[in-house]
Amino acid sequence: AETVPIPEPPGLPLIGNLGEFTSSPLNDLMRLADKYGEIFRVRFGSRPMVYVTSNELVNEVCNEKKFHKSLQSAIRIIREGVHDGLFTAHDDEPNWGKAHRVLTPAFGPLSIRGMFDEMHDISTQLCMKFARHGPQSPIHVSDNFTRLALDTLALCAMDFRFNSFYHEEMHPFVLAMGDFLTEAGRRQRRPAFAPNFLYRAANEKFYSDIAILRRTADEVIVNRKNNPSDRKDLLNAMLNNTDPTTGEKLSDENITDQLITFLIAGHETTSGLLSFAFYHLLKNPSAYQKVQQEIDQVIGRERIEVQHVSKLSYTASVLRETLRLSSGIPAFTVEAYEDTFLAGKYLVRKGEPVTVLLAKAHLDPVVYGEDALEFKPERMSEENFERLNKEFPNCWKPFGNGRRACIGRPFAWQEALLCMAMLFQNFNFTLADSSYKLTIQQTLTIKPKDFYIRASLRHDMI
Ligand code: MNH
Repeated sequence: AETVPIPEPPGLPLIGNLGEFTSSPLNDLMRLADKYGEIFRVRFGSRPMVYVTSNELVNEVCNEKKFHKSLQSAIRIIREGVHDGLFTAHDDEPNWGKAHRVLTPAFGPLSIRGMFDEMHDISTQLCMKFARHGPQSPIHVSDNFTRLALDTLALCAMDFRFNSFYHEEMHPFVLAMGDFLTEAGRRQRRPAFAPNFLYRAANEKFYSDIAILRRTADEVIVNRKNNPSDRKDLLNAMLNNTDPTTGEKLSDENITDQLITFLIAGHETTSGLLSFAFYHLLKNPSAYQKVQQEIDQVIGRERIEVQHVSKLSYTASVLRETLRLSSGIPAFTVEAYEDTFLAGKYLVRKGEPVTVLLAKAHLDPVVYGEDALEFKPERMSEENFERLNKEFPNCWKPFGNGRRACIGRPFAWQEALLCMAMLFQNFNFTLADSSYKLTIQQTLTIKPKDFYIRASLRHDMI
């Protein structure tokens, strides 16, 4: 077979293709994908990165016999803060397997159902706030959903209340985490040759933010040790359960890594999902109507209970379609165990990072047709979803791949459905600015930027 070189934009010495990148790297990559097609290579200074953008190639790199998770992305930088925590560990690091085995049951369906009441508590706080805002006041969507997701995670995982709905300023931990993640993105694109002294202030801030994160998490652990409880939460699972394979428990340091990891991995993503769901629903009135009808029909004016959640099938399709069009984590990175030809012709070297550009692959017309850009929850009905995944394996990957896929998916799913249900049960929503045009705010994840809505109560709050 003939090998075909992987297309590359022309670069410059030292900086490579850094000139292609602005403050919206996702837009830049989408533009490069439009120009170069299903595969291209970019050089961040001297560091190469291959991007794949079609279902055919994504499917190949999702083969776990040939490819595995790579840390040569922003993850490499986040690792400075949370070491070999689940999200940032190499596959073959012992702590990955250990934590994966200890935590998998703790994220199982029974555990997640057990977290329903605490999720309900935080969703109620959100509804109370929307109600008190009154129907005229514009609500900043992603800000509120970020507060929701953070508080839900901290409460369910470790019995900690950030009380984000009761403070204007976010908790110092949260500010440190936001700055840490933003800086991680910047460092990822920093050219390797750049002298460190240029970045002295940024570096000091980076490490002091990490110190704040670790100190806060340590306090939570010490507090639990001094005040043991029989809560069935993630913190107790980590403190008490032994790994069946090694017979060992997780170290305190590793538990700190995991607690911060959950907060990092679990709050922006879930917040992005809810924010984009609102964006798409408010731009698609018929889908909006169907969500409201389903929630009225399944729950009516009762208090929402855990058994309602699995009955919200249209709302679930809305979430799946939202994750297709607006994947909160717009890309993930793998590398090959051996030199490999993609599509039988593009050579990627052993260890060379290959990024799945979900934001493009999720629009592949071969899978999703000519209306791939449109928001159509019906194509994500349970039936259609199953059929699509059979016909086009790995066509929908917002939660990543294989053994390194998201462990928090059931948690996020229950939280998002519950929150959607409570909001639609209680409120009518409109765009604060009917001419709103979507722009993307990107840190590690993406969110709709400057997106505001209004919420008016449909009746007394339930
Ligand atoms: Mn989550 C891994 C997306 C919610 C905790 N998550 C991943 C990956 C994606 C992802 C993609 C794989 C990244 C990679 O390959 O490098 N996660 C999401 C999305 C949502 C989400 C779209 C919400 C919507 N994630 C959550 C929540 C938690 C969480 C909530 C925690 C409670 N995620 C993780 C952890 C990992 C992960 C931990 C790493 C798992 C592993 O590698 O073992």
